[in-house]
Amino acid sequence: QHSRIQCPKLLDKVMSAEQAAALIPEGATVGMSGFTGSGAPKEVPQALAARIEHSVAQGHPFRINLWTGASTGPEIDGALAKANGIQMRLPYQSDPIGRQRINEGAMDYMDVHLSHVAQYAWFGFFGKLDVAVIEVAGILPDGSLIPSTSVGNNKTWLDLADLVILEVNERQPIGLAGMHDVYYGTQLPPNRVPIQITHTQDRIGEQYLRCDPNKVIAVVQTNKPDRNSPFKPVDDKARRIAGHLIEFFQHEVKRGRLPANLLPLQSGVGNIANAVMGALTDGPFENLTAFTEVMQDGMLGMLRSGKLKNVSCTGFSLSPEGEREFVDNLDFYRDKIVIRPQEISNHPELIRRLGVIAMNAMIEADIYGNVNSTHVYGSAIMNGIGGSGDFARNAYLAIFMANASAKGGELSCIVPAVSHVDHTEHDVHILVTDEGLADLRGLSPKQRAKVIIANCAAPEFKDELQDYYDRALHHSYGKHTPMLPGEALSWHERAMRTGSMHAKHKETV
Ligand code: 0RQ
Repeated sequence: QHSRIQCPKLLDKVMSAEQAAALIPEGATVGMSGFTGSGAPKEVPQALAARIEHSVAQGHPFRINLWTGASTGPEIDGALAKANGIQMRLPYQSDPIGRQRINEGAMDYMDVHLSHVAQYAWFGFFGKLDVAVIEVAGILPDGSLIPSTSVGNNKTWLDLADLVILEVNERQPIGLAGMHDVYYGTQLPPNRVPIQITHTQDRIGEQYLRCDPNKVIAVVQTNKPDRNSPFKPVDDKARRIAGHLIEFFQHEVKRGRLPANLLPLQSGVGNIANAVMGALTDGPFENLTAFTEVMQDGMLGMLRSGKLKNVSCTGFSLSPEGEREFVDNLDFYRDKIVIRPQEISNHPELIRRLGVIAMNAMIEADIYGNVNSTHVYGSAIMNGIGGSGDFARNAYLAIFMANASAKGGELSCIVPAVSHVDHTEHDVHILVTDEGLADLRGLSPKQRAKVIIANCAAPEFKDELQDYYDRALHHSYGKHTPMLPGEALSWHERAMRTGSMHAKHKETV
């Protein structure tokens, strides 16, 4: 029954999730495992949420601070946010209840570049970490840990926390053992040395996570699945976005700016990113590689087809079918996938050296190429910046994608000014919508506005954008990046009042 727990000392620590959750001090800062739904603990957070709810009912509310790798599952973010049990959340979340708590002002959230998290924790920028709650696939006789379907910040949480709670998940295949590469060479400045990865599949670390058994206060068993959300079927718009991108890559190969097998691919979260990977499976490129943070179904399909040789990532985000495909064919996938800590999967040094092609989705872009990935109407958080900034700033090609319009054509995803900036004009090379692709490399702001409006804007917003730009050019204080500050955000203001960015709504309210 305990075959996954081979360390005798830790066998003595096996207990129920409720008993383990009771050991977490009120007000503690807790680092949990989990990256985009994979490898997050499933039992202890839920038991902790129940404990908080019970405590609230007794008139004694308390909260914890929650740090993770990235987004988790309903058992963590959903349950703890519902219990109103989170004081400060970092660095990324995508849970609907968590999002609601943040946007109603009931929960603090700090949106952090994913490559920064571990080092900021080591620098002491976030304060002290009290408890680590980490899902693992197994515990070896010496107490070292077989990581689960993500590594994320687990190494850092295990090293920094005073107390450790382990969740051993028997549902995760034991064959995961050997797929991970946990690098223990990151030093603090001024003692840092180069990270010796020059190819996506290089291994520079250890297969297992180190863990001091003396810090472990509880071991809990589970067999619950990861949050494996299904993807939307690929629609025409996503197919068109993928088509524009493939045509662009072919053009770049022809011009000698990309090798025939491209460069290592990074692909973000969401349906569009997944659809682009699907299109590459049927596309003309062979022997592709990936240096990415999340592996979605699309990349699994590319590995299966042989188009993709290998993937370096820090976690999975698979649909239920994707999970089944992975588990049933683990022997096929094992030597093609390496799972690293997120400080390595997202490391600027490596992204720059490898020349990664970064493809991330966005909420909106403006006519100068500034990109908003995180906020609706400048104030409501959607998910977070995640790794998109790590990749965009350092990529060989930084590509952002969206449908040209949202909410049934009422909102334009190309706007006079973004309502929040995540990626500045300096970090954005290519914008793609279902309408077309704008190549911004080497262009001045005014040249960029011209191609973005012409190639990317939805037809129903083109004239209004052009009208704004023409008037801005005429009346602007400066002629470098023409702007009418009083009008630039009026599109969002109108949409908040009327649900539409179209000017015709201006007079009717
Ligand atoms: O809302 O579901 O209520 O209709 O935004 O939009 O089109 O489903 O797109 O799932 O690909 O997500 C940027 C959020 C896109 C995501 C974002 C509304 C739209 C819908 C979602 P509804 P779609 P996706 C690697 C990289 C940042 C992190 C990142 C993201 C909802 O990709 O979080 O890149 N990225 N990480 O209706 C108002 C607009 C809108 C809009 C769309 N202009 N205004 N709402 N929507 N455009 C992974 C990690 O780092 C972990």
